[in-house]
Amino acid sequence: MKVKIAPSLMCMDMLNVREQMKILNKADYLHIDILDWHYARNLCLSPAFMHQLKTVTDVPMDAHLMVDNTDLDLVDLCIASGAGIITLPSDVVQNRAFRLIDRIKSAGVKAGAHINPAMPLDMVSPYIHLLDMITFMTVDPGFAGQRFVAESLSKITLSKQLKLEKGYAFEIQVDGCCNKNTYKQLYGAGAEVFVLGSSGLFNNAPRLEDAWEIMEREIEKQTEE
Ligand code: S6P
Ligand code: MG
Repeated sequence: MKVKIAPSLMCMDMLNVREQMKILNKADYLHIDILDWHYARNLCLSPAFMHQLKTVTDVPMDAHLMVDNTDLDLVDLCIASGAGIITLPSDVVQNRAFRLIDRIKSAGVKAGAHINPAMPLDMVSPYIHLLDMITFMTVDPGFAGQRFVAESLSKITLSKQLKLEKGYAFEIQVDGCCNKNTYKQLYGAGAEVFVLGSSGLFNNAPRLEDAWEIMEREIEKQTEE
């Protein structure tokens, strides 16, 4: 595969977590959306869920924080719960980005930040050299099943250029409406990790093993040179 795969577990079948993990353990990352009803009007997964999930997976879990009070206590909780990556909301952490990134990295965890469709790449430029991952939202944060926001594509391209020019280490992840209609544009723009939710994975077929195969086939097809 030319891209890494990060299933968005808020879209999985919560009545069959253990069973579905047998398939989802093929992923490169597990995407864990953590919302607080304030940043966006939804509640999804949690550090407690990561803590339990850790007993059935070795795949790095990416704690995608969409929380108004993202501060050291939440970061510490995610670290203690086994997160492999912590993705900060770049708009929220402007007055404490360095403190949080330092804390994450000193725990041996990877530091990421997300950029919403209505925000510029410059949101993260002061600390871009410290990031292990940038997540470009291609939907407004908070909900599965939204429409694709193509306005994010130019920022992905810009970040890829910057990464190549300056030798930055961050991976370029895309979150939101990654599916057979968007893989080609996203890959062409420079995306390296696809977050796969309802439209790219879980709604592909009733059985997750079939849905996974369909997803892999589509990505192979759409990312051919
Ligand atoms: C949205 C969240 C995402 C969703 C993903 C769902 O706030 O951060 O991770 O889970 O977008 O995928 P889809 O295909 O339904 O957009
Ligand atoms: Mg997410």
